[in-house]
Amino acid sequence: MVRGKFITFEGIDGAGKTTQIEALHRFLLDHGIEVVRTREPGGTPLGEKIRAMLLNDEMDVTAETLLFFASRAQHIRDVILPALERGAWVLSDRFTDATYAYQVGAKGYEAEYVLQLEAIVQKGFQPNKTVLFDLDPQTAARRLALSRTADRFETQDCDFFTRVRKAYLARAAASPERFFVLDAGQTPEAITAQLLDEAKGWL
Ligand code: Z5A
Repeated sequence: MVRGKFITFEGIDGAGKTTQIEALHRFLLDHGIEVVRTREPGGTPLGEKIRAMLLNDEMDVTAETLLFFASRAQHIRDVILPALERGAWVLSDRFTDATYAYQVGAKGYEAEYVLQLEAIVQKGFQPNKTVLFDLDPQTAARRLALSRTADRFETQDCDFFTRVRKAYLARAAASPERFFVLDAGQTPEAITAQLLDEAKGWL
């Protein structure tokens, strides 16, 4: 029996997810809610090993997609479901929408295969809410250049991230009841205010 809520955060690299997850985390704690913060790929010891491979090793897109779902299967079983069952809220930096945006939308992997993997791994399990940080790739690239060294995904060009962004927006349009889309080009303070205003309705 699931009692908590599963909230996922999506967007192109550098859209500002990490900053805002911290704000929502504090807000939920202030409301007496237990919070589990996690991420994909990763979130478990096995998932973190898979993450290191995914972010650093060159690989075939089928191998890549299977590894994202392998990490996800372990993550759901060991972290997400146990937390939700005891009433905690789980905040995950990325989940399956990222596979549709990056592997399907940007790399052209077959959506039908991802649908099948999703059914096998998630068995109908979905986030309660997904916050999409929508940002143009040029602004995101400028932010990342200021902050750190790029990984394998972050070295992709602007066209790649334009496709990722388009795929995310299409998914948000297809499930408006689940997605909350934020204009991530605003100041961090303005984004936090809108996110927390929306989150009041989730309590
Ligand atoms: N991936 C995939 O392909 N398929 C999948 O199924 C899954 C993932 C699950 C994981 O990388 C990679 O895996 C990801 C997709 C792929 N691609 N990449 N790279 P990750 O976890 O290492 O990275 P990320 O998820 O993209 O997080 P990020 O790059 O750290 O981005 P962010 O969390 O959205 O941004 P941030 O760290 O909060 O902010 C970035 C910088 O901008 C930082 O210096 C901030 O201080 C600054 N910032 C933040 N907000 C603002 C505002 N509002 N104004 C100005 N500056 C700001």
